[in-house]
This record gives sequence, structure tokens and C-alpha cells, in this order.
Amino acid sequence: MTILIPVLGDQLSHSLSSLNGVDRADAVVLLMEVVEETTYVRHHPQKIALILSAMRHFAAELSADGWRVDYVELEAPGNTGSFSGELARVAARHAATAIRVTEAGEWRVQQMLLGWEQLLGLPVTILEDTRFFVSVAEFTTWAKGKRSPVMEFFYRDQRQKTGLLMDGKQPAGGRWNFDKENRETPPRGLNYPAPLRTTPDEITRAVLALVGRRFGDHFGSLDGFNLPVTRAEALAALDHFVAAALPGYGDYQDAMLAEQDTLYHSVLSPMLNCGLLLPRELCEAAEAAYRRGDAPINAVEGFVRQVLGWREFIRGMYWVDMPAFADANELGATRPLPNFYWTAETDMRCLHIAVRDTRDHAWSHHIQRLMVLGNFALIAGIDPKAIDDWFLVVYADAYQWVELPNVIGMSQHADGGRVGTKPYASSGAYINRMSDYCGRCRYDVKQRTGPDACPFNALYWDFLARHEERFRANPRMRNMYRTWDRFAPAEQDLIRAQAAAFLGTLTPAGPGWVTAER
Ligand code: DLZ
Ligand code: SF4
Repeated sequence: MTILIPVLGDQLSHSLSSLNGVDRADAVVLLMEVVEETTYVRHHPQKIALILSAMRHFAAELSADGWRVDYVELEAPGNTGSFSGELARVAARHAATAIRVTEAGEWRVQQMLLGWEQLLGLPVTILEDTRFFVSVAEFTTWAKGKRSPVMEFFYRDQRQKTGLLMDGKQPAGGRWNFDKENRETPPRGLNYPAPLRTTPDEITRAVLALVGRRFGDHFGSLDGFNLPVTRAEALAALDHFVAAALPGYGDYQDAMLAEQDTLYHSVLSPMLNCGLLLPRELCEAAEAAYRRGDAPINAVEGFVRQVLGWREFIRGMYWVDMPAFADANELGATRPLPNFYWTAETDMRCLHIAVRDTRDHAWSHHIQRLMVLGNFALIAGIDPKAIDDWFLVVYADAYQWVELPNVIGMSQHADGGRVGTKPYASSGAYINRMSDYCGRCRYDVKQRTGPDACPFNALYWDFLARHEERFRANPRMRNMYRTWDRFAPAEQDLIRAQAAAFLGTLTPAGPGWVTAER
């Protein structure tokens, strides 16, 4: 009897359900570097390097731990280039009698898993991914019949269910949500904790050379790759975050500074989403800091809400609404993605900086993603599929299950408001309030029209005017329409003409950025 256990590139956790309760003498663990996964979209080179290096390190750890491991390198002779192809080859090599696998994170890959029994003629056991707090089945039951499932209620249920940040039946600190305290603009001269630096070992250096050679023409820089690639390095990064950054994480969570891209953010999502860290241990580490008095409740609650609330909610919505979710376009947006999303060449300083940071680190923080990059695409009417592809390509933490609902749902409102009850549209005023970007921008954030007017302003009003029928009755948008109504008709016409003229200047992205064929 030989049970073959394929472990996918975002399943790099020793506690993975497929590895639990198996007699090691009967098992072969399989890790596969396959070109289909490296190029189904042309991922940022740092994302590929993280996954391949973490896979190689994980395989070595499993071997040291007594597992029999079969590891297929990308350039191994005969590599068929796909999960299914490699599974078939390796199953034959080991005369496997059964397959055991943890469910895939992505719908696309789960469809492959579901076809394996027929493909191989072997029994395939697909296990629940127990690293998440909430199973797909549990979430589906919770969401059933709700037109707009509300994250906040889901999150409170989860706090109660898990006991995280609870004092008996009461939320720690006396409130469920401290979000209002998390919108400070940082004072000048604040000292931000530098992220922990890691030194690439021999395995990572080999991966970096491979990725540079094979994928160096993808969007993004490989220089300065500095992501943890082992469990030990990821845990050190977690400790560093809790000690150095978590105490300030709450207050300045939504702030953006031109020369300070990480601020007090954890930058743990790339390691969390490939399995080097577990969501439960992140929440427990943050709560322990609060209980010790080392971090304030607004920081810890905000962090736990992201991991226990938002992340789980998003994953649930993905499985409930796929595959139709991927094609949603309720606002009928069709404009192609502007080229500057790939080149950073734009006079809009906020967008230049957000693309620059993304290109250099395969990471930018949530307000850059939501209120600069996403907001612009929303108000400019960019095709949601195009901006969705962009987000999937460029971030080291992006897997479709987490990226798509955040982009199609939360950011682009293309799901008609299932994920978020109002569109995250804003003018330049919000960006100006939360950042130091506007002062040195070529545009004037205070102007709505004219050659120097900040493009976000006219686009924002034009977006509201374009979708008036849909949004005017939304209670969360009443004030915005009240302001719009106060503009004289001639001013409204000028604003809309300004938006149209600006949109006419955008250069669409050339082919080849997302997939080689395009
Ligand atoms: C993202 C990615 C990349 C770039 N390469 C691989 C790979 O070579 N082998 C692998 O097992 N996984 C890779 N991944 C992550 C997978 O795309 C991810 O595990 C699935 O999409 C989740 O369903
Ligand atoms: Fe961005 Fe407008 Fe501010 Fe320039 S002025 S940085 S375009 S918000």
C-alpha cells in the first residue's frame, strides 16, 4: 500500500490535514514545481521565488522529519508541467494505491482535484483544509439566504466561537470594533520598525537564479527579495511584528507615506497564505501581547478582525459565489487597464508610489490597494476582470480565493454589493488626508477642474453621476449625492467633461503582462 500525498504550493504547513494521521511508512509526499502554476498568470518574480523556495525548504523539513518525499523540480527531465500530469507520472513511479490531498485553495485547482479519481483510476480522498477557522460548509450554511452577508456579524460569531479576545461572553476592551481609532495620520518624525531582514541561503539563491532566468520578464523586480521562506524564519517575522510593530499597528493602519511603505503593517500575508504561518497562531500571538499589556486593544482587535473576520469571510464568499463571481460586472465597466499599472509611469503621485512599491516588493498595504489602486480603477470604470488579473499577478500574497473577492467584490463593487454595502470610491481628499503624497504631486488635490486638477476629483463625481440610479438611494451614500446636488448644473457639466477628457488621455496596457498569449 502506498498513499501518495500531493502538497500544493500554498499548503506548506506541517499540520496540514492530509499529513495528519498517516503512517509514514505507507506514504509518499509529493511536491511539484510545474510551469502551469508559474505561468497561468505571469506572477511577480518574488511571488514565484517565495513559493518555490518555501516548497524546497518544506520538502527538506519533511524528509528530516521521517517522511518519504518525492520532489519534482521545475526543470527536472520529463516534467509535464501540470499538477495532474506530474501526479500521474509519480503515481506510476511509486505504484501508488491511493491519493490523499487537502482541498485546493483555488476553484481552478479544486476542479483538477475532483477529476483525479477518474484520471488515475485510484481512490482519491479530499480532506477539508482545517487551517481555516471556518469550513466552507459552515460558511455556506451561515450565508444561506442572506443577500448581503455582513462581515461584522460573522466576525462576532467567530470571536464567540473561538473565544479569541473574549472576556467571558463580553468582547475584550468592552467593544467588538475599534476601527474608528485606527485612522490617525502619523506625526512627523515617527520611527517605524524596519522589517526583519533575512539572508538568502543556498536553496533560495538557486531559486532566485532560476526565477531570474525563467521569469525575469514578468512584472516586478527580484532584487532585494527578502521574504521568509521557512517556518522558522516566518515565526521570527511574526515575533518581530508582535514586539516592534503591533503596538502602533492600530493607530496608523490606514496611513500612507511616500518613503515608508510598511509603516506598522505585519507584512505576514505572503507567509500566511502559503502556509508557513497559521491564522490561529497569528491571532493568539496578538492576543497574548494584549493580555501582557504590550499592545493596545485597538491594535490587537484590528489585527484579529483582519485575520479571523475579514480573511475567513472573504474565503467563504469566494466558495459560495464561484464560479460566477469571476465574471461579475454589475457596474458594466469595460475600460482597459491603463498602462501605468505595469510601468508606474504616471504623474499621479499616489498611483506612481503604489505601483512602485508593488513592483519592488510584491506587496503594498491595504489602503494603497483599496483606496489608491482599486479606487482609481473603480471610478475610472476599468473592466473588473482586468484589474482582478492585475492584483492576482502582482502580490506575493495573492491566491484567487483571497484576491478575487477583495477586488471584484470589496474594491470594484462588481458583485453588486454582496461583499461590501457601498463602493469604496473616493476623491483626492481622502488620499490627501491619509497620506503625504499630494503635497509634491504635479496635480492640485483641491481643484476639481482645470489642467492642474487632481484626476481623482472629477472621476469621483463622474462615477457618482454615472451610477446615480443605483446608488442615490443607498443610505451610506446620501451625503455624497447631497454635495453633488449642490453643484450648479454648469459646474456638473464641467466636472463630467473634465473626467471624460482625462479618461481619453489614458494609454491602455499592451499585451503580454498577464499571460504570455495576450
Ligand atoms: C503560485 C504557485 C506557483 C507560482 N508555482 C507553484 C508550483 O510550481 N507548484 C505548486 O504546487 N504551487 C505553485 N503555486 C501555488 C499554486 O498555484 C496554489 O497552490 C494553488 O493555486 C492553490 O489552489
Ligand atoms: Fe493622487 Fe490627486 Fe493627491 Fe496627486 S493630488 S497624489 S493624483 S490624490
